[in-house]
Amino acid sequence: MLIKKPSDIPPSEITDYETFRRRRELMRRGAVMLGAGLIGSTTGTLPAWGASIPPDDGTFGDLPDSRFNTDEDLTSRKAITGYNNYYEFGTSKSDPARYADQMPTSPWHVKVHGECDKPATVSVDDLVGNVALEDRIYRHRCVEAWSMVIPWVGVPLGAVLKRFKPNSRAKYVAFTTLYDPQHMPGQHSTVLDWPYHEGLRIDEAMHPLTLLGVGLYGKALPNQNGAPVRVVVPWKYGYKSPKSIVEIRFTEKQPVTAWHKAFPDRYGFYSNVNPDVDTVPWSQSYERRIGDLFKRKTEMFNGYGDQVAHLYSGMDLSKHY
Ligand SMILES: Nc1nc2c(c(=O)[nH]1)N[C@H]1C(S)=C(S)[C@@H](COP(=O)(O)O)O[C@H]1N2
Ligand SMILES: [Mo]
Repeated sequence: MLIKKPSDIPPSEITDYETFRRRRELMRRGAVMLGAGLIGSTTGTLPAWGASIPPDDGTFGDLPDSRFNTDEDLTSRKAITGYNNYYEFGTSKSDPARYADQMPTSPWHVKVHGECDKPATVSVDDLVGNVALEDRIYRHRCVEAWSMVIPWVGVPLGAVLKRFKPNSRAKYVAFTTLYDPQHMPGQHSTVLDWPYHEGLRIDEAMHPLTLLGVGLYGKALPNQNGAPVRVVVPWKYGYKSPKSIVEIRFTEKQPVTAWHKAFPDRYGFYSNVNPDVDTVPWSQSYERRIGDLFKRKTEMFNGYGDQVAHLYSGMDLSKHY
């Protein structure tokens, strides 16, 4: 098998990248030897992680691949961890990598409540550790018209939420992220209304593509990428994936989201990647994959249409942008 090295990976980053590719290649061969069983959906068929998150030595070790993986070239770890949007640490792409280390991430608890029968406040280990972790390689498309391919470590959000027994009034899921102005210098600015809020419709939250991410490149999630736990929704623009979440609430009404509140015309509730709906001031029909020289055409639902288009049948997606 030919393993390509993206040209934007400096020598210091190649070890991470190569280790990750080699590990996955071994896993894939092992899976073939074991038969097709392991390649399908692994959720529930494999033992849950059980160990602490992040793992004591920072590395997750061998995890099974997801059936949703893209085989496109990975974006370098350096770009994924050095070019971020995380406005709690500032609005420049380099601010998160510079300031996010100040954020304490342990102990960390997530409160799950609202329209559900079993509300609870649980540690990250407890929240995520009951479901089998997987490597999930996803396309990641920012509304600012750049994109990446990111190898996440995570669990399906739906498998986590079920345990709290959402009731029949739970039509949406609202997320709140950390409010900690002492450690988050960007929260002294009024660019967004803090803490950051996001939300999904319940069927979007339960969709098997929607992930709770706890790592990337096989290692613990760096703070700038949303440690210790963040949401990842690959068919939506990046801002629908809140980082460092502390609260999950099941609601009957569509929740208010931070970006929509700040710029209602630009950021709708759905925010599905859609080349036909421009989000002023950026055209959404093209994107630049970080590391590429040329732009490429943006795909509807970020290329995940086969999996998610049915969620929106009958909806006018130029109105529900
Ligand atoms: N708490 C919080 N989550 C956030 C943001 C933020 O500013 N604060 N930015 C969003 C935006 S605009 C994007 S594009 C993605 C970027 O994720 P990444 O830095 O891991 O690539 O995070 C999203 N989640
Ligand atoms: Mo974004």
